Order: sequence, then structure tokens, then C-alpha cells
Amino acid sequence: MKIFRNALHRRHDARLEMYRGRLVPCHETPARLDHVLAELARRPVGSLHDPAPDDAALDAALAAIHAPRYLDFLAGAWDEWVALDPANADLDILPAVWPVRGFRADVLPESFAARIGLFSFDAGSPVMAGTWAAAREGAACARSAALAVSGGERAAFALTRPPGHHAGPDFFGGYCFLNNAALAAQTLRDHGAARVAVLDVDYHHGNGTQTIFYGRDDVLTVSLHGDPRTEYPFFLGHADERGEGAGLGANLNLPLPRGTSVATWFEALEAGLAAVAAHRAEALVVALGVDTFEGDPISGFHLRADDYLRLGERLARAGLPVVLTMEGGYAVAEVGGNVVNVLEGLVASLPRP
Ligand code: Q9C
Ligand code: ZN
Repeated sequence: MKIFRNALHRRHDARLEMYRGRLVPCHETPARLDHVLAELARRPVGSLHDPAPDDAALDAALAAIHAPRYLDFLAGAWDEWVALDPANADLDILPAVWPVRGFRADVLPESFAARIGLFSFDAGSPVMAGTWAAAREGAACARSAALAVSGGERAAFALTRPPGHHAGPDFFGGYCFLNNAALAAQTLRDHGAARVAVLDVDYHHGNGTQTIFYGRDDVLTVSLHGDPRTEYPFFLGHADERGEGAGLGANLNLPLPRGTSVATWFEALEAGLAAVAAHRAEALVVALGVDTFEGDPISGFHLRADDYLRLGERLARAGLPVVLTMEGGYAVAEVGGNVVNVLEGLVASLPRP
């Protein structure tokens, strides 16, 4: 398989996130991806590539899933922040005010503090000098992975951070800025797949991806995740969210209680893959978070290292060309082994062309 790595990922290396009333060191760190690269050096399950540097095509693809005013804001946020006060150069940006129910989102405020709130949904996702460059190169990886699969590869992986599945049409949050899985799905659609499915196996509900495709029937979104009644992102991810308008029936949420057993998790995976088959998807995007791991510090499922091999094998047996994007996973030292286990299981079980 082809693995598109984000060589700029280290430019997003923020310091502190708001967590349980304190600013704590960010969970989403460059070391996560470095551990995957180190494991790939030991177990080369695929070939490493840099993404295509096609800026105009990437911008067009991003504009298909994100709002222009959001992309413009994010691209210029750091320069604006530093222009406000040169001393800001030593600080990461965190929002602290949001337009909740009854507030207006149609008027773009002049205030930077107001706009960073408008375009976000939590205080856990700092923006720093290199955030845009890292996120954009990650989007390029997702797009290149989708193009490879559109061109006949059985499988490709976007090895990138920051992750993407919480980022919506016009908001960031949950450590995510640009929605790599959505971008891959859109790219597959634009290059010949009539119907695509996104299967999100990260511990957290893929709220951004769901929202981007909620009114569409060409992209099925399926997420299995910790029940939002107790788990982040809390305000979306319930089983009764089925899509709207033309998209009614093209969203499936499989919330599971914190502490769910591995056997039950794999049963939910079967239900998710059955929906993918019923959708008659021609290509599959897997939003691959490994924060379902038993040792994950912020999550509540119990998958073990071997279970990720089984996951990869099962994904291959879906029989579809597959693009994977790297999402969460915060047991930093184990992220490499767990991610590469998925890839190894997948590669071992892909049908021979
Ligand atoms: N009590 C991803 O895995 N904060 N994002 C968690 C838990 C945010 C996770 C707080 C977690 C975001 C891509
Ligand atoms: Zn997650």
C-alpha cells in the first residue's frame, strides 16, 4: 500500500489545552506520528510518499468541504494574532467565547477573539504558528491517498496529524482543523466513485464528518464511538441522527458505553460494515483512531494490540478500495504498533489484484 506522510506535521506542536479546569500539556503531540514512522521503519508494510504539491487542486478540494470564510480565517489566524500584539508570538491561540443558541453566526465579528470562537467548538485545540501549514499538508496527504486509490491502488494511508474528523464545514475542535477523511471521500467522489462510505473507528464520534455530509446521500457516514451522553464531543453522535433531506438514511451512529468489551466493539464494527455494503459504496474511507486502545489516557474502550491486526483484516474483507486517515490515539508509545498492526492486517488480507 501507499503511505502519504505529512513531513510538516511537527509545525503543529502546541503547548497547552484546557482540560478539566486546567491548562495541561496537549495530548495530541508530534511524537504520536514519529512513533508510527519508527514502527514503519521496523515493519515496512507500505511505501512512503510525499503528497502531490498541487496547490490549486487542493484549494478547490478543501473548498468543497469547508466554508471559504473558515479557510480564510484559519490560513491567516496566526498572522492576525501576532499583529494584535507582538508578544502574542510566544503564546498559542485558544478560544474562550462561543456563539451558542440564540446568538448570531451570520455576522462576522471584527474582534479576533470573537472570530476564533465563531470558528471553533472547544478550548482544547490550540492554534499556533505552524498549524495551518501542518493541517494543509495533511489535507494534501489525504487527497493524494484518495487519488492513488482512484487510480487503482487497493489501499492508501494518510499518515498525518493534526487529525481531522472533528473539523466541520466551518469549525475546528477536538485537535482537528481540516477534515482529512471528508476530503478523501470527496476526492474519491470527484474521481469516479458514485457512492463512498466513511467508517469512523476513532473512540470519539466523527462529528465533523457527519455534519459535512449530513444532507447528502452519495457519502454514507458511519461512526462507532463512546456514547456522547458521557463522552466527548458530547453534543452529537446519538443513534437517532440518521441524516436529513436527501441524506436521510445516509448517516449511522453506533454509540457504545464507556467500558464496552472488545467483542461488543467488533459486533458494532460488523453492523457498520453491513451499512457500508447496503449503501453499495464503491470505495471506503476509514477514519482510523487508535484511541480505542485499552491504555489510552482519555478514552474508555479496551482494544489490545492484536485486535488492531484483526481490525485491519476485517476492513480488507469489506472488499472495497480503502483510504485510511490517521485520527486519534494518545497512548503515545503504543500508537505506532497499533496503527501499523491495522495496516499489516489490511495488507495481508487484501484481495490480490
Ligand atoms: N474528557 C481525537 O481523538 N478532549 N480528538 C477530551 C475528555 C478532546 C479527541 C476530553 C478529545 C479530542 C481526534
Ligand atoms: Zn478520538
